[in-house]
Amino acid sequence: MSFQLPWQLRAEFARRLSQMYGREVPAYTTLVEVSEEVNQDCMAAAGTQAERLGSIQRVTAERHGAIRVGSRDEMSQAARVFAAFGMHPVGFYDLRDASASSVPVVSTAFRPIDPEELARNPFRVFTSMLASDDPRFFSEGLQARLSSFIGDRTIFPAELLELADRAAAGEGLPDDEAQQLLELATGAFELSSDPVEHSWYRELEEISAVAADIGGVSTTHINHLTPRVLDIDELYRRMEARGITMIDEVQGPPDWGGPDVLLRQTSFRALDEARVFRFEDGTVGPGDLRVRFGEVEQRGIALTPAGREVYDRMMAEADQRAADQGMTRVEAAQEVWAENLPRTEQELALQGLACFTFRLADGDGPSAARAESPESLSLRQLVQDGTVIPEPIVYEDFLPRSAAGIFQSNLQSAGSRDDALKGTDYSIEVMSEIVGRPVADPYELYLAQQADSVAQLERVLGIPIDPDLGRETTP
Ligand code: OOG
Ligand code: NI
Repeated sequence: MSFQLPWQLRAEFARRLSQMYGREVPAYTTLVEVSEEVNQDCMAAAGTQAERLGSIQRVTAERHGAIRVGSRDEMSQAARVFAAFGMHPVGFYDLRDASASSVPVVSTAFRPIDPEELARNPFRVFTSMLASDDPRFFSEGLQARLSSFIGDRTIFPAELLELADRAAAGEGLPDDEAQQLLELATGAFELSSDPVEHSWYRELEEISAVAADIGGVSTTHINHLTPRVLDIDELYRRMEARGITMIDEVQGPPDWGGPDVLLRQTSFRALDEARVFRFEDGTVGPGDLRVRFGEVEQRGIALTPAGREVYDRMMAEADQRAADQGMTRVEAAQEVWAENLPRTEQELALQGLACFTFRLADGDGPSAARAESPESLSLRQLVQDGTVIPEPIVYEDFLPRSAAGIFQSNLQSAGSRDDALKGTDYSIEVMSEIVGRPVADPYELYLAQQADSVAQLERVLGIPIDPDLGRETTP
């Protein structure tokens, strides 16, 4: 009997979720079709250059999902399920303050960490937990009712958790158990046909539509599944041409003619979905809810912490300029980007703004770099004289402001939040306690990958390399 490795389980899990979600939300299938067309056209136009940030096989299969859970227990169970698929918590996102509307959640993303695992299948799931203990959103009485409602439900059955723990410990499962794991895990994210208690749902919705979507129903579900495109502006135009209205603009960096960094995302509102309600008078009948949507993204180069600071400053500057000069945020961002970011990958590397791996230029054997047999080499010099080529590391994570924008674009009302009260403290440390394992810092992962590649280069060349790109060498 065959044995399924974590990456095989992960690829199959993503495929099954995609099939299920396509049946549930037909517009998603259109989005995937248009994304595939755009990617093929990019490949036809740019050839292998289009694959600089990931092979076409990887990008075509690439998805991120979003789910929302109601309590610390559910969050820790979600972590156990994802561990079976080689998906580990990375990054902490506090969306409670990142958004003008009421979005009472804190989040992390479960994803593969090793570069080889990412290349095999990069499936990631943005996972949000209701901060039901935050008094700015929930009164004491409501907190108690929420935790009893959520405490009474089971979104991950015991058999699923037990299989998941075994898969994580044994790094995979024999085929028959793998099938069972996949079926139960996919089923846990299916939209439920259980009746929704109408008055409870509406009570929570007054505070936050996100709180109602999480705490007002008896299960969880995939909120969206997001394909990756190589040209999000082209995707946007083609979706509009098909009559699907997208949100006003692409979130994150603008289209500006230089290297793409971090993450660009856009979305469209899904239609109302039929659900069954139990009304106040005890009758059960149809109704509808609008909580899910379609989203698409284009991924760029990971930034260093210094680069991320520049990004945050540029975003603030673009907002200011848009407000002062009556232009759109995207127009303002295009100007700000052109003024602040270098136009080439090589300059991004030399200014220490983005993360790269380094390889010897084709045809340049170790001897070329060693011609003068120095005692050490400078990475800066090697990159400047073209001996070493920086290859971009793709950004595998999310952006809190874009995430808040995505949550918000889907809300019909702002909900309520009492800013006079103090919110509960959450942090990456608290999230690590909740999920029962350390939540990795994305920037540490990118920098470690960059450092590994310099170490590899040192081994190939047999000479120590000064990795400080910012240090000018004396000629
Ligand atoms: C998650 C929203 C965040 C993204 O791509 O930034 C997100 C949600 O709506 O549950 O998915
Ligand atoms: Ni998303």
